[in-house]
Amino acid sequence: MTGRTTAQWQALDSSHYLHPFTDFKALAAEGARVIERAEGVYLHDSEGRKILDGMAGLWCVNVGYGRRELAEAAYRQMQELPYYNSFFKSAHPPAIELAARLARLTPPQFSRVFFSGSGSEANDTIIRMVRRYWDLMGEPGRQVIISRENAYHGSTVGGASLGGMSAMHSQGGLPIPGIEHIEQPYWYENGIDLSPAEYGLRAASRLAECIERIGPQRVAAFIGEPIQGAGGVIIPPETYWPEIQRICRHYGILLIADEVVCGFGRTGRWFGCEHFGFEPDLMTLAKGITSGYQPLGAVMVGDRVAEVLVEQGGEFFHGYTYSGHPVACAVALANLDILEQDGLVDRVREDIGPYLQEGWRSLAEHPLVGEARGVGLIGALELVAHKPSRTFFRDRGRVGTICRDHCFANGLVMRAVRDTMIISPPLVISRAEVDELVDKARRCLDLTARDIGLVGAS
Ligand code: PXG
Repeated sequence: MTGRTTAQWQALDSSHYLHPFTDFKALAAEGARVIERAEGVYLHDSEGRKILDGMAGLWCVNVGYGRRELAEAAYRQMQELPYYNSFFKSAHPPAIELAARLARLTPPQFSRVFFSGSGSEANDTIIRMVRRYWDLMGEPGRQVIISRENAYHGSTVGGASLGGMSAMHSQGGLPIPGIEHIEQPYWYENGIDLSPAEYGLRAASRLAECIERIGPQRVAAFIGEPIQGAGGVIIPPETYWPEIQRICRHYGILLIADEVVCGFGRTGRWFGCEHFGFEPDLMTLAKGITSGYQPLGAVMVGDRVAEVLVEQGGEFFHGYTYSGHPVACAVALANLDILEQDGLVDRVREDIGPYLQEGWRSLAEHPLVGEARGVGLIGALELVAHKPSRTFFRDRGRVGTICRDHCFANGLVMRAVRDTMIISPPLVISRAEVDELVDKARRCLDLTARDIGLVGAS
């Protein structure tokens, strides 16, 4: 779908299209960047520019762009059965096959799945499901779900309430009742006086404090992203998740891993909980489940919960028109074929992940970078005003935006969250493309340092 000039696209866009998470008026003044096609790890815009996509779309295009197998799977399924629902005692082969495949791929406590159209919807399902579980267990007072500040769990009323972003809560009367937020495990900002291991335990202890404050008999579950993605690639110390799991088990509350970003290979394991060594009762999946080629979300329901819902629950009054959409499920199956047959998850763990991390960490020597951190194919750089004292810039977000704009202008998508620069490239990225990513990132850090007059930068 081409044939218009950039200016024509932009005029039509600003007249009619309300973009997500966007200041509409400001975008209309600037004009959107129009991406017309993509191949491998590269985007091509309407000006003919080729841009290395360091974010895999929005953390999702794990197998890279232009995979014919996925297009063909969608085409075949659309001809065979483009849509049918799974309500009213119906089912269809793609959803059944995908459910069984996910039960095989996920950790052993999972044998059942509930499908949705997105990660936000999946988290809304989880709110309903965990509250229902405790009703059925004869403890209807257990309604509260504990989450974390700066978490991202989606943008529906339920998902945004679980999330801990204050800007989102300030619009539309959020969060809904029964959601609490504790400190995020952000060692670089909050752990100054402690080692990472000590800080991980202290951050986890906030959960126990919160449970005690609310009353354990009122708490249903704790939810967290193994690594906070949209919040700025916050990677908890190794001590954090085992301690969170210990606290959840001590109080008998459910543990939910939101694997929307970490799932399907990002950390070098299939799921982030496997990287950090904990066993959730429920998992949220989306994004990498189809590599973004189709919208699909899912809730993996652990046996502890599933057995109660199935054996004692009766009808669960919940579902979506597109729960288990046949085309999305067929594409997910083809996507999982690629991940498995090409050994992409092992490749992240053993080859390209360590290679990227080595290059990425070399950026820590840059005068602007206070910390370079990462796992597998996810990474972050903290841009700071003063490295030894970990002093952030006063007007947080300004310098990150300058850097992000230089990246776009120089052919690299690297996101800024406040002044944290983040990457999450497709899992198929080659060594030469990693070199290009790191070189471009370094060049843009130099340009940013020059713009803000940082002494010692080139
Ligand atoms: N959980 C997590 C951990 C996510 O990252 C969702 C749930 C919601 O998924 P849907 O499919 O409803 O978007 C997400 C989505 C960003 C950004 O700015 C991140 C997401 C979405 C939009 C923007 O990094 N993640």
